[in-house]
Amino acid sequence: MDKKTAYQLAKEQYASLGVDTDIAIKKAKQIPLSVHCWQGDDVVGFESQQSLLSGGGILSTGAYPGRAENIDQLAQDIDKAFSLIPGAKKLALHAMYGDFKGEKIDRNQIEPQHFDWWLHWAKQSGHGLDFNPTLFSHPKQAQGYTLASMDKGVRDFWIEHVARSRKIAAYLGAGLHQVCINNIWIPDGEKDVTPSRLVHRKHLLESLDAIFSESLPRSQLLDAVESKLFGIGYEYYTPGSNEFYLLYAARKNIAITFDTGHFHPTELVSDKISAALLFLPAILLHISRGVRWDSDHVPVLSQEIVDIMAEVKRNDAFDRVHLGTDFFDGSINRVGAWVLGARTVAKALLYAHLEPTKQLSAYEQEGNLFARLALFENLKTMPFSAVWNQYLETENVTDDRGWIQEILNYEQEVLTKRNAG
Ligand code: RNT
Ligand code: ZN
Repeated sequence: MDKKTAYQLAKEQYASLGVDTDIAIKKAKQIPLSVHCWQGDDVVGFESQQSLLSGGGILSTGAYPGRAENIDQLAQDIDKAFSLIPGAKKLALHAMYGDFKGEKIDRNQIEPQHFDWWLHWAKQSGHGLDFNPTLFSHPKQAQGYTLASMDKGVRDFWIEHVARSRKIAAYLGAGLHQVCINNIWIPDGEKDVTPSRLVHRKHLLESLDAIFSESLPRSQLLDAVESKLFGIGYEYYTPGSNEFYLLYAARKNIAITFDTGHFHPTELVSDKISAALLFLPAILLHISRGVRWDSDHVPVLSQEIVDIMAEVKRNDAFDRVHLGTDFFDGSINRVGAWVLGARTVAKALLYAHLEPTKQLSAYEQEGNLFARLALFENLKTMPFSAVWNQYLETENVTDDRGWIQEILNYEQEVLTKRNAG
């Protein structure tokens, strides 16, 4: 059966449930996905060519050849990856990915001009930008603490860095005439039992207050804070836990970032969204796949990712829930990993838009909970792939039959000619 006929039949089948597939495609493609830049080089950045320093609370494993080593290579890989991802896109930068031109610019010296290269790239390519201060892979983080440190000098250094990050994000937002999210994640934590949790959390609170003391236009900048249960080497606790940041975000009326790898495996982000939406202006999602722990594997189409997207769609909240990816796998083709993870999110987004929410709610209101469950189950064998292929076609993006080979060709033509792994 040709693609067109397959789509027509799928369209009819979804229509019988009250779902218009053309509208679903149109809506899905307008929702921007903020794709993280750090998958392309195993979170190394352009300050030096060191691998992710241990003791930073996160870890990238694998030495697959072809890692991007500079801004041109990273952008080349991003362009390739973006050409295979349908829908609106932003690129999430980290402060260590500035265009430093070989100069040693410390974290408390970063300026908007260091990101002009990316601003230009974004304008040229029509994509948005988001930002993250980088509080790891640095000697001033070596004692395990940054904004929550007992050492005022260390805290002040990082307050300066994050304050500058906010200004850079606002600058990028102004340049692109759209909101740029500045997402703060700190690696801080303790490997083993400490009597000082409250003191550290008090320091974190005061550091954040100092950072947010400058008000910047909301039309350019959305502040977000990312919670985490534990980090590698910081298993005992992290001051930036979910309770801490949820309460802080509510007090400051800023966004919480939910990373799908940052919770106990039985805790689900899909269940947190509706709670946070009642108290906070916005949510940023970091979609990753934790395998047994916060391992940052490449996302695949899991029930949880589908549930997250469905939750946002049901509440018509895509203007407040911002989609982002956050994973890093250096053991497989990195561009392929990027595309696979981002296509997964795009698929889940489309899948959510094909949900006959009205019909499901109607069954519920009638008290017909059998029919509600049965319809959810029927949806799993609906001809989703035909609609997905149609979506890719409308975006001029290679379909599922062709994209793997396109990645393999890029590996042969570009990646294998590089030195780094
Ligand atoms: C770490 C957080 C954070 C980082 C990036 C690189 O656990 O998820 O978002 O992955 O800042
Ligand atoms: Zn994250």
